[in-house]
Amino acid sequence: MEENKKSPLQIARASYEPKLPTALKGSVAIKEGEKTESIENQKEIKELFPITYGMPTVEFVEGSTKAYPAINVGVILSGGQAPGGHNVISGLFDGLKKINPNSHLYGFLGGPSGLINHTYEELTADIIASYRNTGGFDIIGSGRTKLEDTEQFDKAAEICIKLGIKAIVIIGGDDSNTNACVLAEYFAMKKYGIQVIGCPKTIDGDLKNDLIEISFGFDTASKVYSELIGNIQRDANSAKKYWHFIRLMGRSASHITLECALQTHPNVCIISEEVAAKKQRLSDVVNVIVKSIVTRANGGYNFGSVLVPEGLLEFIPDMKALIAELNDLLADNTEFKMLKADDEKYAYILNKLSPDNASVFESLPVFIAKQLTMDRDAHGNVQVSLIETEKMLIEMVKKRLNELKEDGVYKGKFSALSHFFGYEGRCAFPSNFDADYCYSLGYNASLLVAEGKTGYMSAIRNTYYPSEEWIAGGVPLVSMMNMERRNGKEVPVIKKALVDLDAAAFKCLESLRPTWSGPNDTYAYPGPIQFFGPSEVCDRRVRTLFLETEARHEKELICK
Ligand code: FBP
Repeated sequence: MEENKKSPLQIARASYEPKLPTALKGSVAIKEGEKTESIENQKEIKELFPITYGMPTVEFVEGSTKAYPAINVGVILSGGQAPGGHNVISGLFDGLKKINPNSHLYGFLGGPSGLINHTYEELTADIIASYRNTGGFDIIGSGRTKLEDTEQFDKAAEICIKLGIKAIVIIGGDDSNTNACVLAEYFAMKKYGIQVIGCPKTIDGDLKNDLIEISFGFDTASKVYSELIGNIQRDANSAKKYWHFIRLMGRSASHITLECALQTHPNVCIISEEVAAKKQRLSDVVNVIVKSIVTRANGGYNFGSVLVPEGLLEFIPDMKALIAELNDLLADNTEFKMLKADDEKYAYILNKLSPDNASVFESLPVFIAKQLTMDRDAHGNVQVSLIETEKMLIEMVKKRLNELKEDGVYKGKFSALSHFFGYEGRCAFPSNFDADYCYSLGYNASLLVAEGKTGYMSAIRNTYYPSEEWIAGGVPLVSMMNMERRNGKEVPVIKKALVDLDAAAFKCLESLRPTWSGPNDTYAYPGPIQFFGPSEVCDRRVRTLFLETEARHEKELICK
């Protein structure tokens, strides 16, 4: 990166020194916690992971000075970008150099495929320096190749042995950490002496559990989207003529939508997990939106905001059944891949689907039906970011409002605009929280490696509080596993954390939402992420983390 291409903010941010938990600042000792079990399907998971199953959690505490040998480590960025990835790598680099200045860090290029194809670069102090506290994954790139067969694992081992790599750090989401877990078990079984450590990355916020409080990137991305939503709401409140339908990334889980709603107070906020729990149909979702539009119109407000999670369609029971059948039908389907014309593809699917799913498929607007049959990702998932649910909802809402107009129930004006926020937030400059959290995750990973751990996720807890009070350690990856159906087969995967409808964040949304949906001025405008200024502004945590922490400490729920 040439100096003259850097913006003033880049230059200023480069000198930011991320904060570490007190326990990691000096020499450390490792303390073992409770032995773990997998979250579900214990019998099946134990059989599949006989070596790494049942390991204890570990925590770093202050210890006496130790001499570690030099260590070579390989690092991979895997899956979707998330703010802070570069700081995980900087923390890992600094940690390794502190352990022993003769340690080396190799970055595998373009995600897991770099490890298999042996494309890598040694990360030097100069390279690291130009990426500190920046967004993006461009230091080594990312990718979604799934590490799943032994041939790939052996190729990975081959390059590690050649470069004298003692450990691989995989920075990724639930699927990538599933890969990390499988790889750790395989390397241990083969006695290769190569450790594997995971780091919890994803803006989606769905890689969390009792011991992993938050995945990195969620804080920054949800603040970026909330800024944009706030700006749009202020525009709506000024012009008073548009309803804005805003779809938000997050794949399956609605954590981002929920967090953005708590930050911005939209008129309508749809949560997929709630839709599924209430067994709502598409028409019920449309009615929720229409109700707010009519009520606001009756009070003279012909504008508003609707937040829609990108994974919504997969949570509507009849759509879920259709998507599951489509996933099985399209897995490795060369016949379908050979078809060129859209009409042929449409007819092929219709002919193969079971009668119930065929009728749901036929009832969808053609553009949505087509989007549902597009290529799956490497893990067999529908690429929900490519499905324009917000546009479909606008069409359906319009139709319903016209019917209500004919019945004389609705007399307002409806003009709608659609937005999709996802890629805008994934490579933003990391907030102070993500800059510190990611650096700590990386630094902590270097210590897990030095202590000989494998099959662990780097874990930093107590994250709502100032970084000095953070607790650093590791959680066995296998303890997060359960069995799920993927590509038509039951496989072990890290359990995705969906929005818990009994937990504090959703309870708050539920209590606040009715006041937001009517003809009132209730919007909140969080504004942009701040890097310089008072700590209550710059180090502000997301609402979800605050509410979950309060709940953990059994405090009374205060929603505002
Ligand atoms: P990860 O789960 O890999 O972190 O990616 C999350 C995500 O940003 C989702 O929110 C989104 O649906 C998806 O990636 C988009 O994928 P792609 O980058 O391949 O378009």
